[in-house]
Amino acid sequence: TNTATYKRGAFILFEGCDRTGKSTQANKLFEYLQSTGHSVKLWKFPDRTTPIGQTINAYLTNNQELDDKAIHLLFSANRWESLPKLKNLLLGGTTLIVDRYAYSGVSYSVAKGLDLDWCRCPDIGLLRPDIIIFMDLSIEESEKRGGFGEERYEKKNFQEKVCKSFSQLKQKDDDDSLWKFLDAKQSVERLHEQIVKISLDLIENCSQLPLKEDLWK
Ligand code: 2DT
Ligand code: MG
Repeated sequence: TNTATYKRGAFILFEGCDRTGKSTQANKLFEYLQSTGHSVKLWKFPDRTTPIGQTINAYLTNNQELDDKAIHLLFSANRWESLPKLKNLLLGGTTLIVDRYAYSGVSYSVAKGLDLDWCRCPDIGLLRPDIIIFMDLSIEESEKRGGFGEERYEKKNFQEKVCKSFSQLKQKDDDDSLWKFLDAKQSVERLHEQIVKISLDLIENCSQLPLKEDLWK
């Protein structure tokens, strides 16, 4: 019998606190994969371009106040509204490099004092990433990187809470093997080399697997 020729793309997720190099590494990986002939797309959450994303943007830039639970649900809705597009891309063989996802969603809301299990509920059943590249960096180090910006969450004591929530969430995550912690203190180039290697292996290994629409199920 013929072996299947169908190949799906990989869902590569970058997570971590602010100023840890997620976007830098996501961009570099995107450029690398694109220049070596892969079909690849970069996607960032929150996606501020949609109507829901514009409300999220108004909230983050302190132009609008929203109840903690209401904004949590909007961040989740912002993922659900992009699900059909992301699915089509993966099924069509395009690898997705995603900058933040439901893990940020839960961690930032837990840092405000919301319950972790409550926070996970709205994202249950979304696409599960094939890997979470977690950019691990102490607050002291991230502060050295030119300081935090002006947006709502960009404050040292809040970032400390976010870091704690991320590790709480990782401990609770049943699929522990998904998480790849990288020491984000290393140079941009060294990190990039490791990320390229991990990603090429992953793209190869998950190309024959079905899509996983079972986040936190
Ligand atoms: P950026 O700085 O990466 O644009 O993120 N956030 C993000 C949440 O609180 N919940 C979510 O679901 C997501 C995806 C993290 C803007 C801020 O939004 C936070 C930082
Ligand atoms: Mg930011």
